[in-house]
Amino acid sequence: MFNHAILRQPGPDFAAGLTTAGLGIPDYSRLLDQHRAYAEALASLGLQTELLEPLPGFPDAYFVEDVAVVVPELAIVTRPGALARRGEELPMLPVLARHRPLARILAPGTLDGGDVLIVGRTAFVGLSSRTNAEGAAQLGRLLSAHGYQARTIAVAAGLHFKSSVTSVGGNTLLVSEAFAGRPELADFQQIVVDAEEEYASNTLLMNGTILTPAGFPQTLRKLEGLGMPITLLDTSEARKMDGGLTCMSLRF
Ligand code: CIR
Repeated sequence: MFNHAILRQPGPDFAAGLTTAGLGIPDYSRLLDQHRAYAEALASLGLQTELLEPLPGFPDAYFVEDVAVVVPELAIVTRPGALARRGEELPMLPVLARHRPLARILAPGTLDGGDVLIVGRTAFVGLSSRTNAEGAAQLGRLLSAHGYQARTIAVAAGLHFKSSVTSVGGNTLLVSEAFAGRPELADFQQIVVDAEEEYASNTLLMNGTILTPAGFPQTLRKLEGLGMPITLLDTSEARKMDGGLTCMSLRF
């Protein structure tokens, strides 16, 4: 059961954030509406939501997932891989210190939380343009001290590992075609997302309900087969900034 979610309000400078999407100019008021609906969806699932103020000068700071990895035993504050995002993690230190003992990823390690997927006691750590081997090794040591088994996996497609692979309960992963059949994921059942719906791979199972982006009918049909309640959320504006559902909160 997840009890708590930390979110950060997107700031008016958000369109200056990093993006490769090429999906056009994002709209601030739509983003705020979508962000509010996302926060309300988490609250309706029993999470107490903590909404932080925008961070001026850090237009991607509402993608809070990237600056920490939180497990029941501790919170690990990351060292973000993109230079433009380095510094976003600092204001998260006092916030998380109220909830967990803290640890940090240290230079020369880099790690974005979007590259970390924890399923039971397995922690997948994507090696990506944001997360380097040193950052993954530091995270692995911190988590293995608490009984997790860390497994690295190369992120050859998409921004972060969780852009392409998420957990939809039990032993089942939702995976993009690029990750389907990867030997590192062989212990898991896989629901494969069609290539044209790749964005929907970033889906979030929260307290027994599946939150998934609106507009991906084939993936929705596949998820319906799991027999869990599903909430569709419009993420069009975050998508224009390469962000998705998991990116916009820290849940624990
Ligand atoms: C970035 O490029 O860092 C942001 N524009 C998007 C981050 C998305 N975060 C995530 O997938 N965890």
